Amino acid sequence: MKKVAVIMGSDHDLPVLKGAFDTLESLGIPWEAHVFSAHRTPFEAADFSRTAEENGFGVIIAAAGKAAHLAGALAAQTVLPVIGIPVKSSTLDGLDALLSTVQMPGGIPVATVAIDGSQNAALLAAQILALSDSELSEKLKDLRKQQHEEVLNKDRNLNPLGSC
Ligand code: RP5
Repeated sequence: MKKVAVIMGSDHDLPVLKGAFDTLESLGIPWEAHVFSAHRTPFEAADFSRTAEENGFGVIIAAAGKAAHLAGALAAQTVLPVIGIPVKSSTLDGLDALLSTVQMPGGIPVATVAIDGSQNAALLAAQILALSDSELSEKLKDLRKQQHEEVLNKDRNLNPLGSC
């Protein structure tokens, strides 16, 4: 199976990515994490992205806060799908990172999830890989069934005597 790269702009972003790591692990998807800053280590970031496809990656997840241009900078160097996670790390509560990540000019897409939405970033990466991996696709379908059951149980538990 192809790997998922999880790139963060700073190690300060690491706690936000726990949801992504846990989700990738639970689905048995191989992943690799790196700290690359679009402004402090721009050459290393670009080089990683440029060679990601030949190095066995299928999707890149990029998490960054503030003027978050990391996802866009990585997307500029590859045709692999890039998923951006805007990180809440400033006085603007992540709105700055959300707009910086989501508002990519035409031609270089970044699929942007919610602020700090690392679980969904991992699930979206999994769904992309599942297009060519039926076993992974089944795991994702099972996960949906689980969520469905969980909500139905919560509904039932609200009315222990049964509804009218
Ligand atoms: C971004 O700026 C990082 O992604 C991080 O969220 C934020 C602050 O990073 P530091 O300057 O604290 O390392 O580049």
